[in-house]
Amino acid sequence: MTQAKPRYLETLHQAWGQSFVMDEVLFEAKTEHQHLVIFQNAQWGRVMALDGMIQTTERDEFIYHEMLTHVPMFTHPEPKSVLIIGGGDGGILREVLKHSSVTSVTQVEIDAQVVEMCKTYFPKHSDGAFDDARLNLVIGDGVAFVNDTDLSFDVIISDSTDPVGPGEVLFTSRFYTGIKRCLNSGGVFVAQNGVSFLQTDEVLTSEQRLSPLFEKVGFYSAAVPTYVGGIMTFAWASQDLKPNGLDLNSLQARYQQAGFKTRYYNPGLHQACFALPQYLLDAL
Ligand code: AG3
Repeated sequence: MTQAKPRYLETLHQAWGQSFVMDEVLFEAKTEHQHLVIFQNAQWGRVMALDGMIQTTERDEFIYHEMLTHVPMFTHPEPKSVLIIGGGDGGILREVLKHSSVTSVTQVEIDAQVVEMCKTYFPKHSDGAFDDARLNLVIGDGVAFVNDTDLSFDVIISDSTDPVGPGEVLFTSRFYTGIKRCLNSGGVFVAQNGVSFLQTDEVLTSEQRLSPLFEKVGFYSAAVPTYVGGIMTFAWASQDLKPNGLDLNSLQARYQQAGFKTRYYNPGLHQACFALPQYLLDAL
């Protein structure tokens, strides 16, 4: 008799979670910062989890990475300098570098082992982006970086874990204060904010902490299959730029001019993703 294959159970939500058949465990270790597992699954391809929470899969990563990147990048008229906080798998970096206006990217990731293992096991996530001459990769604390750096940025993207463990500080007022100080005028900040049906408090907390610092704050969404529990919510903040309500014709012109293909993002979705479900609007 063949033995049933082991399953990976996500423990992000208290009384319910998804599980994956692990065809093969490719890597597992307690890094300096978190518990890292990479395994093979027949449905999703390679899957990475940190501290019991699914972070990325080969099959659906494009939805999250395109929406967290191209919404701010097509909002800014000419993004040159970009800061990525977290994002150790390189998926955001890959998408950012598709924009030819970009002259420099700084990425601050706390866990060197996540970067190394993702280069090995998720080569398509970064697709060579870690070797791009425009990149300055810093292994370090994102909160300290944004509060200390002399650099400033047109677009800042926070691709963090959930607000537990090492990711928790990336949802604090201290982090957002640092973001404000290194965001150029005319710049825009975006951050992943969990699945809003199950993590409504996370959205409310972000709104409460971002609103005193930025003139404009809002949220947008996309359904990412392996971030289960409904729509994934993204926060945005800016002093003077509004990613929502952009004119469809000019978005379309810029998208065509950019000259690269996307698999989820498109100008119509850019406009539509700011419409939020009533339960979320009521909570806000
Ligand atoms: N970053 C965000 C994962 C969030 C999952 N959270 C959840 N399902 N509530 C993952 C890294 C991708 N580059």
